[in-house]
Amino acid sequence: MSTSDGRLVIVSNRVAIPEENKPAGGGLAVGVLAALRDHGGIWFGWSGEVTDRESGGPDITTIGNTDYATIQINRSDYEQYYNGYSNRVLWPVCHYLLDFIRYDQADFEGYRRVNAMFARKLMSLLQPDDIIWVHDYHLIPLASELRSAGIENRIGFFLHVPFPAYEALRAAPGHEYLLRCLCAYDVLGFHTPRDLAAFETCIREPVVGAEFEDNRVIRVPGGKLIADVFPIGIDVDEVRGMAEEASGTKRVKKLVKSLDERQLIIGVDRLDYSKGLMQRMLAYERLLEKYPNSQRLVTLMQIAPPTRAGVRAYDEIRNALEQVSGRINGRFAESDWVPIRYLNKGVARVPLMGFFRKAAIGLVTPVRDGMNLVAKEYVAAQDPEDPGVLVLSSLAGAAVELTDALIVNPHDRDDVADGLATAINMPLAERKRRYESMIEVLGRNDITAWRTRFVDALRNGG
Ligand code: ADQ
Repeated sequence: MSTSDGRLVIVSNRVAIPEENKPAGGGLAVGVLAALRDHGGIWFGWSGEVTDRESGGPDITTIGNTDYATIQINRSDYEQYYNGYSNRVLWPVCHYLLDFIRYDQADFEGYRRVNAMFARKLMSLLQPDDIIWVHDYHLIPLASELRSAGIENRIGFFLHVPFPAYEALRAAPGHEYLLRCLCAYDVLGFHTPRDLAAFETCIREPVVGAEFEDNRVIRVPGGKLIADVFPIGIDVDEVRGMAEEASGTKRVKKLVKSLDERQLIIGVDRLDYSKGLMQRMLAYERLLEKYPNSQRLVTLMQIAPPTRAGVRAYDEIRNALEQVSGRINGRFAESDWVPIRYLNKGVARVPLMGFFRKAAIGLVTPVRDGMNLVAKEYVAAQDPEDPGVLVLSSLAGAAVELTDALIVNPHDRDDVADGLATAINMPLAERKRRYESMIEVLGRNDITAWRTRFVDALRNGG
């Protein structure tokens, strides 16, 4: 795509200005950075800084072909917009975890206020032929705010989390407003056909008043929009390269040595209740009970850095996990073996990919996930001559594509334990067959395919 086609302006809640040797801030950052590296343009959003004054910015940092335009938000914005409506209402409702919803009207007002502020600050940077790509649930009202201010550029929205069916969405106060806001975009993107189908159950509601022209094109009050599936992928060669590079390092060799010939089961997640970490530890305990032989064969390493400190549910899950991992270790540990290594911190990308390569089993069992890039990275990091096995939740978006993983239900401890037992004993020929089929899918639907398809739909309308 040539730059004469207009700049790509990416907007997300957080902007992650790349820094060497720092872990990327999550799946969205990994995807956006890859799109900008290829395209150039602007990445606009919150710097991560909370001020006591009025919100400042945008401040521009230019690196290579990209301008990183960041704004600050103040304490009440942070509490109401970010911790509040985004993470106590939208995050749980999108993950079908309705018991976690904590609604406060002031939070909803803060959400609307910050979206209006994002729109005002973004407008000062826009040129008429820019295309604007908005990311994720924090910014659903952005296009509607920009349109009210007279902005006519093409604007697309990609949702990184699942889209809930109307029966779940309607539990969120403010959902009617959100649905109307979504109709202000030109293109809406989801990870899986299930998310698109769920969106369709919402758009049919009288509150929206939309009609389908076909299953992609929807006529909404005031215009048309395209809604489609754009499964996010990874840069397969980059992950493989990092994994190979890391394999020879002291850090990875030390990990392998410390395993004392045992197979490594690896879990890597942000510490979030949607990632099924508690269920995962209990399923691992079931493996050790049900297949006592496995006690001599495996070690689980769970890497889970805390996120969203200050949201109560996150503090609670952190405490609960420390307790359960401690209890399981107390129950099964031997003088020369601890069953769970629980690391409460992030690991830089290169060593992380090295850990994936050395892990015989990737254990990815969210109770709900938009896609889950860890599952894809684990597969891409494997040694093709001796690949490990992915045990994957049926409730992760990645399960739609990675059908040659061992698919399990994260709520069923026995199912996960049986999956792990199968993985531990899987012959090399079957591991290779599954790996080859999955790596082919990952290559076809990689990060370039994702952003090219979305940007093309946004530029050209399809
Ligand atoms: P996340 O919920 O953050 O992303 P995920 O897709 O797994 O989840 O992406 C996490 C990224 O951060 C991966 O690249 C991973 O390597 C990295 N990461 C995770 N834990 C880490 C750790 N402990 N140390 C270092 N790096 C770590 C959201 C949605 C997902 C969706 C993505 C992309 O919730 O469903 O797949 O966006 O759309």
